[in-house]
Amino acid sequence: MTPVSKPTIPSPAPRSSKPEILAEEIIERLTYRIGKDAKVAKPHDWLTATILVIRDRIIDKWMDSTRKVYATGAKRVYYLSLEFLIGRLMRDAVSNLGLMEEVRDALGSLGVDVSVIAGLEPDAALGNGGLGRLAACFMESMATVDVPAYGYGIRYVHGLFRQQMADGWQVELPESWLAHGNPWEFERRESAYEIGFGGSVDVANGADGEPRYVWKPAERVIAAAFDTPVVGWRGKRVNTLRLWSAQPIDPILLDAFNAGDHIGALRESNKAESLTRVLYPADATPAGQELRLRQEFFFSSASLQDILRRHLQQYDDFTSLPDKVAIQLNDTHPAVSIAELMRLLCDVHGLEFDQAWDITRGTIAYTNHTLLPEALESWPVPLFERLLPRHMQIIYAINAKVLLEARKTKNFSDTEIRSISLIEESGSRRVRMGNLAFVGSHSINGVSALHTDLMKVTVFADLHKLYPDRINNKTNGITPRRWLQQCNPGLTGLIREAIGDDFLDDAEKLRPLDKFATDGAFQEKFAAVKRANKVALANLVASRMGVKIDPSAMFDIQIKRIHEYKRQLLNVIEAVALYDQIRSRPELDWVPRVKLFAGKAAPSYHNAKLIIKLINDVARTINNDPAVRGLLKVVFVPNYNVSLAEVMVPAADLSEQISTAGMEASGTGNMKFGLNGALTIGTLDGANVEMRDNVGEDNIKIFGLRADEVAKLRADGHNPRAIIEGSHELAQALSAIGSGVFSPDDRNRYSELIEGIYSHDWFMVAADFDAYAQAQREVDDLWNDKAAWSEKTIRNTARMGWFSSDRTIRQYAKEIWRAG
Ligand code: 4GP
Repeated sequence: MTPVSKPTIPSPAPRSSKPEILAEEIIERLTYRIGKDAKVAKPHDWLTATILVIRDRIIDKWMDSTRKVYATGAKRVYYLSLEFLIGRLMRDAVSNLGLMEEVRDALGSLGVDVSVIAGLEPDAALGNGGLGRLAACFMESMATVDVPAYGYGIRYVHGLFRQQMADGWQVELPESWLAHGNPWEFERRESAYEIGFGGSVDVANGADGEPRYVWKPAERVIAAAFDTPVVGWRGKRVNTLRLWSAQPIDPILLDAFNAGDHIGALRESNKAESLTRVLYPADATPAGQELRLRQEFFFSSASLQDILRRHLQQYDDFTSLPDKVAIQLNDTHPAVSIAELMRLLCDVHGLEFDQAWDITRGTIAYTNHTLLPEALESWPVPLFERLLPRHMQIIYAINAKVLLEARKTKNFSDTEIRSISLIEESGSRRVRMGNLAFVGSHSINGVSALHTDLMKVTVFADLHKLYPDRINNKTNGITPRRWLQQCNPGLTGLIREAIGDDFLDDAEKLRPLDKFATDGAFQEKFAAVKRANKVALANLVASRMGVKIDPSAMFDIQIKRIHEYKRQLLNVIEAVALYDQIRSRPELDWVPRVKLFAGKAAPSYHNAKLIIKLINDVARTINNDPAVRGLLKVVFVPNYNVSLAEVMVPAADLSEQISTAGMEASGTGNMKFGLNGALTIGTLDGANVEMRDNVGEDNIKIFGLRADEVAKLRADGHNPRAIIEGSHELAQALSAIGSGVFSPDDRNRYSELIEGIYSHDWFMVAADFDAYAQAQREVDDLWNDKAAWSEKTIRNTARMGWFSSDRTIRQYAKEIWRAG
């Protein structure tokens, strides 16, 4: 046969980004892709047409980025995360491509307001909170600092629930971000993999006489890939977020259907699809456990099959895997990847166990995001064995290897052995995923200096003793593109005027702004920007909730998931105490404050939901009491998500970062507020510690017990009752809440919650109350000194550059991945 020569396929011509060309293309997409006449097009049609035009400009760069990695043989980074809280994408993409003005002008020439259509984009809430938002910031920073990377996760049809208030209680409703299609994504039909569950394991003799194991799953589903491009700053590189969707192998059982069983015919299909239907709220109880484990295995296996396929396409074998591939496990959720990579290497590709183990550990690294023991996942052995029988065998084999090593080389005692074992033996037997992630990784990192130190002495103390060089710290960061440039254009403009554009490429170059901290004229402009942002938030609160708030009052904001350790309760108790004081001492010069809260509670977390109700009950009472004279308002803004944060963060005067010391791994909201010129009131917890070091002690209000003091108090026996009896303000506030002053319709609603503070006060609300209340009054004094306040807030913005996720990613790339 004569070889057929491949034709040379020309690349498309580069696209112009002149507004008139963009406008032409938008009309073209509207007409031919959406099928709408411009005269009758609705705002959502304009949005889709605009996204399609922007997307084309991204695609050129995307293909370039991909070609470059193949050509250079650069190492690829794979970020495996069950959560990607990416929010809206249009503004991010347009701004990173540097096309903001062009797109605005193009749409303007068509009579369309870009900010109106941008606000219609659904907020992709494929995550619960901090670790999911961190993954989104990391994706953007990896593209920005030119690390070839793929994010791998799940394409949940329903992301995190939509939160509504019904009489002050949280109600969860499904969020349907995909209901009207998603113009950002591309389905990749060629990248589909089979994922198995259950069944049995066959043993056969290999050619070398060694046993070969073959897993025969009882159930199988298809993982189908959907890709979303992620554009770095100035469009330098475009990486891929690949999300997996579960599909049935047989979409419909035709025999059953034809026999009249119309519902039964779709059973398999429904079962498969239910795998990726909902994001399972992380802090919930055992309900849905099996689904969650299935989700974790599903996306881990699909991602690993994809990674190995790509590797083999370019390289001869897997010995080069650790040099060419870095896999980062975002928390313990993808820890089953360690067993799955071992299975794929040994059972499918025929490697020896020991060699596969070296490759696995050389390739995988793990980030821990919480020390809360209940969040370090573990699975009942019977469940694991039933769902993943071959993986259970592999985990036993890994465990034997690790425990022998511990016993032989380090002389570990029985207690130490028990604590490092991958199997929890006390009570019902469970597979400890945190330990699996640790032993199967060459790097285990914490997310702030304090968290990393605590990891070494708490949850991973014994594993750290066994492998002392593995734990390292990578303090979190946030992308300054979304969290300064896009969410706060006013401040960005002001900074550019003052110090030029360098900070846009390197956030640490914000530092020269420090010189302006005491410049009266600059202070005024800085305050004017803040005021405008507060007006925008006040308008949002008025239109969404019908509540009026005064932009000249101090906006004191706590936004994050609702959790007892984050201590929204401490904040609202302080509001009650302040309310008492304002009423009993009306002659004093009280600083007008609006305390704003937002955040979702895990649906099964009773106390967190009760705290939301309490905030709303307190808000209703205080906001309607004429004796308060508008000096204090409390507002719970429903349905917290990335887009709402983008409005609230720039509008904050005071940022509440008040977790029980030792319990917040890092925090990233704290960084967003500081960067946008808010003063932080906080404990020495998580990254607050490093924020204090960066902004300086005088520019942050630290209060309360430190982590070591909390640990000591818990160990020595804490007597909250005595503390409460010694604090008049606290006692009064607790008694008001506990006795039903704020819940006349159900006087006992909060009695148990308050009783918890009296009896054990695990989260140190009573222990820290006086220090917190005093710190708040000091904040009031500072507020009254406008020049001092401005100086501190400007210094916050100037000195937060280190918390850019570009810095974090560079550290990961250099110290963990050895990539980029
Ligand atoms: C969060 C931590 O609670 C937070 O402190 C940290 O900033 C964030 O991860 C990113 O590292 N953890 C979670 C979780 O979101 O689900 O454990």
